[in-house]
Amino acid sequence: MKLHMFPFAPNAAKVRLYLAEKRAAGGGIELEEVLVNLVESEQKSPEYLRISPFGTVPALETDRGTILYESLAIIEYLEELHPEPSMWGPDKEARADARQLERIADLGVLIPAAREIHNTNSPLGLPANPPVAEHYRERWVAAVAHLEGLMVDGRPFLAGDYVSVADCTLQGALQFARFRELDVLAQAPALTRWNASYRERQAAQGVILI
Ligand SMILES: N[C@@H](CCC(=O)N[C@@H](CS)C(=O)NCC(=O)O)C(=O)O
Repeated sequence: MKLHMFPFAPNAAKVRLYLAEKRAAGGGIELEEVLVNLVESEQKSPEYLRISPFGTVPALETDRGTILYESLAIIEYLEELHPEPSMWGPDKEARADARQLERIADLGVLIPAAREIHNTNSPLGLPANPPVAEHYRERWVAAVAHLEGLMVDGRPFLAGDYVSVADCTLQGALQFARFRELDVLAQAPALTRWNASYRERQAAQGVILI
């Protein structure tokens, strides 16, 4: 299998963190990583567009030749190949909760924060649009406040006492925010503690670069 990725891209970081966590838990997944340099616009090359139709990372080429170009579909596919230990949680309720939190981390924080960045300080050189940036800022601020409210009970991970894909997704978002100097956790002391302790994990060390 081949994973096409760019380390600072949040959706690629999410999948790479998932892989690192899975390996650390003993569920090793073999694949080759292929760098697609977004800053050099390699994602828009005709060769790469044949792999990923929207010119985005991550993309996974499976051993059977299927190509997946949505980060969560990639993770779910890898979970089906390597179900143990589950990166969603130990039972149905836990897994549903972790999936819900992952959606909040992605739709509520990762995408709106990335939209704010691309409308203020885009690493892809997109034009600034302050009203659009403000719209997306309001969205991620609300989602961060919601997650902060959950974390105040002192839980070590977003879903409770076990690491899940939700942690990987939020970490991918936070690295991208740091990359473009957007402080997402300024009003979130419990999430700030979670972030510091998560980044101490062995799985995070090789993936989180900034
Ligand atoms: N929904 C997709 C989003 C993929 C995506 O937008 N990737 C960004 C980086 S995180 C990208 O490749 N952007 C480059 C571009 O749009 O030119 C997923 O979850 O994989």
